[in-house]
Amino acid sequence: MTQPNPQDIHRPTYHFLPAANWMNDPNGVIQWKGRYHLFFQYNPDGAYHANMHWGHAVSDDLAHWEELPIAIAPTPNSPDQGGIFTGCMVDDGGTPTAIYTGVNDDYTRQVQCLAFGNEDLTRWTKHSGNPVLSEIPAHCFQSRDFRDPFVWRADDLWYMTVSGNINGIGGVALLYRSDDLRDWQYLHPLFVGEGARHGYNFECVNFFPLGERWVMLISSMFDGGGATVLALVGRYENQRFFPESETVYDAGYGYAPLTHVDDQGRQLLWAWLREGRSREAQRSAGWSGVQAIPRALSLDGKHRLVSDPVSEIEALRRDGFHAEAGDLAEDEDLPIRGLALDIEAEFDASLAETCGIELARSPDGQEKVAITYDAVTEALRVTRHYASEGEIDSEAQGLAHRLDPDENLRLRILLDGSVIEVIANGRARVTSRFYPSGGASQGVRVINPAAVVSLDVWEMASIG
Ligand code: DQQ
Repeated sequence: MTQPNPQDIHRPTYHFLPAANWMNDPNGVIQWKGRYHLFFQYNPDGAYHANMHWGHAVSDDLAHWEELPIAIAPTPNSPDQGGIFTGCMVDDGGTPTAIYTGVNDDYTRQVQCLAFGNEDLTRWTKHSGNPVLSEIPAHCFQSRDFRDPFVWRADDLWYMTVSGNINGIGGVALLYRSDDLRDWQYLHPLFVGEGARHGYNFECVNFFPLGERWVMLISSMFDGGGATVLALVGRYENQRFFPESETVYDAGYGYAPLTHVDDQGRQLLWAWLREGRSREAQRSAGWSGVQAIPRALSLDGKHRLVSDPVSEIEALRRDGFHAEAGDLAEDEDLPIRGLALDIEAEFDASLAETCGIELARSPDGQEKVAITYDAVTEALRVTRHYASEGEIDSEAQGLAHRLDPDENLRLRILLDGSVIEVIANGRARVTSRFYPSGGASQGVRVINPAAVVSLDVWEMASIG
């Protein structure tokens, strides 16, 4: 098993990731006795997806994290002997209760299980009646995908959606109801997708009220191997979901988001940031996967999903640089640089065809990551130019982003090692990964400074 190199410039310094090995989906996130508990898909054997456990980390402030021992492990000769897959957590009258998918060795049998936590969530006892749900409804014919339970409380009952597919049609979110979390009654599909549009299989469906609507987040798997998070906003009537709008939640590497409501009433979203480098590169780095900075969700006046990194993260800001309209010259690096930065930038996009920022820039400009907004095509884009060796994804990533009349472009960018989270006006998101070949590429430069309204760049403290 390879241990991560402390000098690894690709390893994030203010995003959470375990000390070593593989992580993927956030699981069972809950605020318990004031502390935020993050569980996550974790392989203790190395930086590859296998032997899934629930890893565990805790935070008092959403900025600093302490990794704790593994919370839930597979039990031999049990319904979860092949792995503890993704799930959620609820407070069942004072008992922290994890609802997760147990799998067999080749993942052909996926069943829903419970585990009960002690007072600080460090010791977990599996329910003696596991699995609590194992039969896939008959109309999901030929499907083995039946996982990622997401549970909520309404009308003094528990509701749960389980993700899967109806073979030949598309992904499905199945709806169940229970009064004790143990005995589940199948109601009907909460939502059935169209394969070409919403993916042939759903994973990690989240469903929750927000503002005056309901939101469904779907981690969708598409033919050809693509996987994308879709955000559907709509109405929940007669226990069925009727979407009114649908967008790509993240046009990059963010996947398998999990939401929960914290003590401040915020709907927080957690997400796994996948890697853009080869499996071999991940194994030899000794680590793979990282958590996105948590985001607070809301709907704007047009019922569009807005996500803002939690304000707590601002406590990590250190030295900063501030500029306003007219302060910046063309073709000059800013007097601040680094690979751990937080940026807030506002542009008047009507003043230039293209505006944006170059980061991780080498002195000769050959290596860089460019975040651009094209006012003509109304598109947000992350373009990666770098000279890493090996099999590394360097395709441009982006999505359509239309500004409202008289609305400025507002960019929030969180740069950290090989992670770059880009959010435009709260509602267009591209989370990218990039792997520069050396530590010299750290410059910051504005594209079309004439369009700048204001710019702030802060260095970010390490949480390690
Ligand atoms: N990851 C988990 C599954 C889920 C997938 C297994 C999504 O439960 O469907 O690690 O990334």
